[in-house]
Amino acid sequence: MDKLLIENIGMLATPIGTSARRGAEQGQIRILRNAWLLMEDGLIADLGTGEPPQDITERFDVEGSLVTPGLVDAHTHLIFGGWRQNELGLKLHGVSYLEILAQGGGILSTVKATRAAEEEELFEKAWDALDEMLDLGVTTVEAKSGYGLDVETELKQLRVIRDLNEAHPIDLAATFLGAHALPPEYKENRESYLRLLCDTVIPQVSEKKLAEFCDVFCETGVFTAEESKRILEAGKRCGLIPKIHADEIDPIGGSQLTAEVGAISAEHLIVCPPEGIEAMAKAGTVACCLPATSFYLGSTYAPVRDMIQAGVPVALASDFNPGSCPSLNLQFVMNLGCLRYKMTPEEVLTAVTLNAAAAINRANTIGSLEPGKKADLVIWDAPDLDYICYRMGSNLAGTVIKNGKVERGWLHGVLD
Ligand code: IZC
Ligand code: ZN
Repeated sequence: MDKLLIENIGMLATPIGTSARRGAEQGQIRILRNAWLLMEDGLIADLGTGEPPQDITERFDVEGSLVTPGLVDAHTHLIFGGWRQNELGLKLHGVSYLEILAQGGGILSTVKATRAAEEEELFEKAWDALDEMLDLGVTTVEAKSGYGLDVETELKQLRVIRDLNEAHPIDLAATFLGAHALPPEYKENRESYLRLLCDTVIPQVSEKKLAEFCDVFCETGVFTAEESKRILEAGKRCGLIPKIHADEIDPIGGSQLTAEVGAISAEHLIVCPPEGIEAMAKAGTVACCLPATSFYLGSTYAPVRDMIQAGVPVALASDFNPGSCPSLNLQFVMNLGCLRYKMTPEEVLTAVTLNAAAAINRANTIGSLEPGKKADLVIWDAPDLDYICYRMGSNLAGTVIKNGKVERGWLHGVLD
């Protein structure tokens, strides 16, 4: 039996439960002071306040630090070839994200680079990104395909996600996003690409068990709400759970689709209309909001207070991708959650742990510090929750534990 006790925790902060927290519940987290936590065989065995159990030999005094669940990044485009630093100059000259895409750049330039990249090259590049995420306190990551837009490259990206999940300490959840853009070779033939996705690629992805979720970029000049519905329904028939990029730039009906298709999450929602909020509340869809993308695009911010008010559970994620958010720093996202969405630190913590876990169908195993859940946690270089939402630009994740194993930080050396 592999037991490890963390003691002298100044503040243990965690949401509670095995499903998304919504409305007022999003901000109602459990706070324990002068606490301890016991891990056994990769799981949380017990936790409490006051005197810790005495019969454990491997024990660590964390000197009054804050401890939270490991962060969950529920929305990334982790697997891509190249970067898009050339777009910075265009942006500075006022060329918009959708204009760059319409000119064959943006997503389509990443598609070119990803098609050209060897599988091993994609693996190594994403490995480095995952290492950086782990440093920052992230212990589970959702990753999408969507830079292949052909059978071969979409499957290549998904195999890389599968292999990373097996080899890297971080756990990954795979999402098929073949409907990320219309590939140039189908420019005059939309219908054929939709058929390829629905009749060939989705069944193959499902048969090879390479993804759990199916996602669509529902946006002006990309896929309409009707097309998005068709693709998500095809995914559902093959057992893929629907997700949807909705209302990022234009509100063309994406968020309203969530109730119709039973989406587990809707992403972005920067310009989400009241009807979209209503649909998500009705369907129990998690609103996965991506404030670093608003920051990077210089756009407005999703109406998160209205969502919480309406009973929509809110998750926050990085949206790490080479175009609209070349950052994987979920701690920065937490800062923006408070400063731009006006969320409380308690609501933000739920958004990057339990609600993010719910957005990727894992709320029963991760996202909170409770007996029986995975021992994924962060011991912060911080005394309390307010501190990590208030400081900005430094990495405050001191020690990161994944599946009960110390992967990063000062305990690492002590244990080896
Ligand atoms: O590569 O631009 N919004 N997809 C939808 C993205 C951003 C990623 C990209
Ligand atoms: Zn995205």
